[in-house]
Amino acid sequence: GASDLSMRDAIRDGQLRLFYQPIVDVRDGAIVGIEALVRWLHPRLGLLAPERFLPEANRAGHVPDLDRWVLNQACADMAAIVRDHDGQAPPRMNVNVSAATLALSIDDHVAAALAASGLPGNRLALEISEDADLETLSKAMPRLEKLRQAGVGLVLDDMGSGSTSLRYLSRLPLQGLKIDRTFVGGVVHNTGDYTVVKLLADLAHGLGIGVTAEGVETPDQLAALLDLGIHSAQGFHLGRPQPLEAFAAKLASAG
Ligand code: G
Ligand code: G
Ligand code: MN
Ligand code: NA
Repeated sequence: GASDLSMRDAIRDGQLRLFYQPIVDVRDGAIVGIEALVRWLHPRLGLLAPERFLPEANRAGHVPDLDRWVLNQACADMAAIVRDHDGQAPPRMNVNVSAATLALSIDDHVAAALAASGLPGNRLALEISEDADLETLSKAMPRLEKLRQAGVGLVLDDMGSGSTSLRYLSRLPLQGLKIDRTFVGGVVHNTGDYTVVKLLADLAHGLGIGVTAEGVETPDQLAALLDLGIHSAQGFHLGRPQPLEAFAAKLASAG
């Protein structure tokens, strides 16, 4: 399995890679964001998705190291995109952070990654997985507020799949929420999924924050989302996660 090499070795030996997926404003096709998604280029097993190694890395306590590596790399890559693509650069880079990472000095780590790359804070957003527990979120609140003041966006990820109390939605300094792809997958044919997507869209609109649908795979789904007032979307129908070079080439050709 993947666990015979530890995440710590993978980081040290330079085996992690970032893939970048566009977040699109479906009204005009503009790329309004990028999500950084980590992969492990394992020497024997090939390119591994996070499902294959995050659980074990989490048990071993290595996720904060991984997230720190991702933050540094994503900020450096975004700074290069802004430098090379000027007017065509999407406004923000989104980076996923786990609960274990939030519990540490997330504000210091973000500040270090911004300083090292020269990326302005308002070009970065953190995606906080909804499975972050309430105690972690509540303890991280002052740090999250500091980040927000530095212009860093905060987005609640995987909405609908976790257990975050609704109370946190109004207390966290959130810029937006992302609807989990399991609901987006059923938005056309499953009444229950449609109802959850509509609820989350109304919730975001009511709170005055952004809402992004993840995992959009068909034009039908896109139409249903637009009908609910959801303009921001991500998924295989709009663009797959790709290495930086391929992503940047597409940006150049779109301009
Ligand atoms: O790219 P993929 O769909 O396989 O990602 C699966 C999950 O892994 C995503 O939902 C995301 O939450 C998580 N993930 C991807 N990249 C990172 C990362 O850099 N750090 C953390 N903590 N989680 C990530
Ligand atoms: O952070 P989060 O867990 O939401 O990460 C998104 C994950 O979903 C990534 O691993 C990405 O590769 C994957 N993904 C992105 N678009 C699609 C899609 O349209 N369908 C499916 N099944 N997965 C997707
Ligand atoms: Mn995410
Ligand atoms: Na998600």
